[in-house]
Amino acid sequence: MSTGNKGGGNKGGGGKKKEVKKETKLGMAFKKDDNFGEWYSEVVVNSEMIEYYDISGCYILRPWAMEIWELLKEFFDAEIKKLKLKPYYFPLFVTENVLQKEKDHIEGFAPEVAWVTKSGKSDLEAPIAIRPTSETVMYPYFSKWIRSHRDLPLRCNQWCNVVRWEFSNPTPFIRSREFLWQEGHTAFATKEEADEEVLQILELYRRIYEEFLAVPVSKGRKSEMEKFAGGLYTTSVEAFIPNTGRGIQGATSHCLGQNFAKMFDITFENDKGSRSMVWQNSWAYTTRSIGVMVMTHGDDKGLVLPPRVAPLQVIVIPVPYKDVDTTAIVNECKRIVETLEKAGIRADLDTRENYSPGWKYSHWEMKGVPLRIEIGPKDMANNQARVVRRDNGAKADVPTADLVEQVRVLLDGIQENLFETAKQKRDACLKVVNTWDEFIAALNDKKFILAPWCDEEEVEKDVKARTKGELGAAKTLCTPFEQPDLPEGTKCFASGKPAKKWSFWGRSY
Ligand code: 87F
Repeated sequence: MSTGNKGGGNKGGGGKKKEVKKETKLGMAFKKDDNFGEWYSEVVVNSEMIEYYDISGCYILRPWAMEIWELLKEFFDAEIKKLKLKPYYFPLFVTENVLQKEKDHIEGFAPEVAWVTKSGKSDLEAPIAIRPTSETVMYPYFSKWIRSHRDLPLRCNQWCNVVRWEFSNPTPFIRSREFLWQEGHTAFATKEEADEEVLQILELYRRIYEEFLAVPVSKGRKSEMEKFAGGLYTTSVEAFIPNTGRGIQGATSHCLGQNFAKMFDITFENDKGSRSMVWQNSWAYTTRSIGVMVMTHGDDKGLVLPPRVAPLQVIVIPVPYKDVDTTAIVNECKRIVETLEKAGIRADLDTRENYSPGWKYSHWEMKGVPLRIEIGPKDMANNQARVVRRDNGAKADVPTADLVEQVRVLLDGIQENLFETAKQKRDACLKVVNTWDEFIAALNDKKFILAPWCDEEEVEKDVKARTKGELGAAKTLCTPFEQPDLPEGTKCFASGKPAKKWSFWGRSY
């Protein structure tokens, strides 16, 4: 791990350009295409999103990450409010007894549950679990609160942390032992209402990824093997990371059916006067979404942020020349920032005197700020500003009078370009296969594989077994809702039996 840009820099100010550049270059030691894993760690640390912590799998989320999380939250909260979701907060802890109620489904997850066993030096009477998810925390109270059909639907959402003591290699945002998420838990009188909500929420997840994070995703349904075992069916949005050739689940929206209603006795008096079980959903997206965005757009200069989630959309940098009045330039920069802020654009200026303009350019490029505005004496004299895009490096001189208008156009253009570029790269990885040999070739070639499948669990198990190896086995990512034509007589790529559907396959995170 390189420590690169830890302050220091060119403390002496101007005149030492070469040394400054060398120092800045040290900031990114790894290239995205050469060593993706190290590159990723370096980007999240050097952009000041993440600080490593002395417990493996736990990370400090710094303002540069938390502000992105807040922007996503702002959008999502407003949208679920329209769907009549209410905010709740349930406790972090759950007793063994209640957690075990979910026995059948928790079995596979049990090794990941973290427990509190002591207070001070004395043992607790009984160990208490830290929530890995909140079904068992919430549903006893759903049972209490839901009495009649008038109590339905019950729609609750909480923003919180959860803990899953993972053992496979931890990665900031992508796989951490504690993470942040929202978890929605809802109960309805009918399956139709539950079904409808599953897709409404999935669409919000698609929008978070595509419209905010500029990451293309596929909406689809999980296989029986990959769905949440406690539920009826699971839908998800799936992204793909071309560099590693791995799929990554972006968010899930489950229809739980009536399994939990049975376990926790969540029933209501129906209009005929007898009792019916509720239909439930649960859904979540996590801080993993930020990691997917970093992996998708980042480059060899560091982070690249889509404007809609950038804590800062524009950074203004004064470029003073020797023997020229710096105050006038700084004042002009301040005026520009004020104007942009008034127009609702997130802007700031970097007036630090102990860093050269060149050092600042690299610093803000590392942090992925979408636009940089440079103001020097010439720009002042011509009433213009030099505007530089982070995504493609394009430069333009914009009349100060048109700045707000032009910045808006540029930010929209960057947002769109990032999405389109990411989509092109992902689509270039898409490979339709029909036979096992084609499948293996595509897998080794890091492709995002679409294959005709018989939809049998045994066959998916078999594919897993046959692809087991150092890089991990291949599995279904999802069966996309958007299905290409499946001509009659099409055979399953793995079993040769009649294919029932097209599914995405690949290695995954
Ligand atoms: C780890 C330990 C214990 C996932 C776990 O997806 C339990 C679990 O139940 C566990 N890992 N799950 C499934 C979570 C299902 C569901 N919960 C609400 C969601 C969305 C939010």
